[in-house]
Amino acid sequence: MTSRFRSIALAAAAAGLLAGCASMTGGSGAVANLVPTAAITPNPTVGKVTFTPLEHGLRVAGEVRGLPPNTEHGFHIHEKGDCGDNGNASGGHFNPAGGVHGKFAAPGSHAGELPSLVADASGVARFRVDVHSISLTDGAANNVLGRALVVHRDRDDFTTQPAGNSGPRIACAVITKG
Ligand SMILES: [Cu+2]
Ligand SMILES: [Zn+2]
Repeated sequence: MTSRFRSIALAAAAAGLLAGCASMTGGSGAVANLVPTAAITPNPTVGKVTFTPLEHGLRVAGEVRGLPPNTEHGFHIHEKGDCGDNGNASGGHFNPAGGVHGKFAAPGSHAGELPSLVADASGVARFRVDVHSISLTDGAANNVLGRALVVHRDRDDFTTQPAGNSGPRIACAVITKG
């Protein structure tokens, strides 16, 4: 192989690596690194959640740790990307379509509803769910970039308005490109 051919081959290999990297980490995706609020003490709640574009919607996957063992927790995307005031600055549930609070994927419910977190005996909740009501599309009403992901202390009753009576916000993250 001449050096000219070798450099072309190397460039092609590098381009392939970059492309592979972008699709695997979701260069077009987003991430939320959950940190504890001061709403409860002590509060070891942390987590990492990724948002990966699908043909329709996003795959939301990740892990939340530091929850009390064998408990259920309200888990939602909130309207404003501000975790101040113990997560209260994130406002209500993300609701671009004028819905009411309800179960994840129930017709007419908020776009920001997610399945509740269920902690195992070690206080860890792992999940992966395809959410059709949200996107990362520039200019789309259902774009969740720059909004907040919130974990609540209590379980969501899916009935009480406007947020399921799930109590204080114990972890929060702004959803950013990543
Ligand atoms: Cu919430
Ligand atoms: Zn809701």
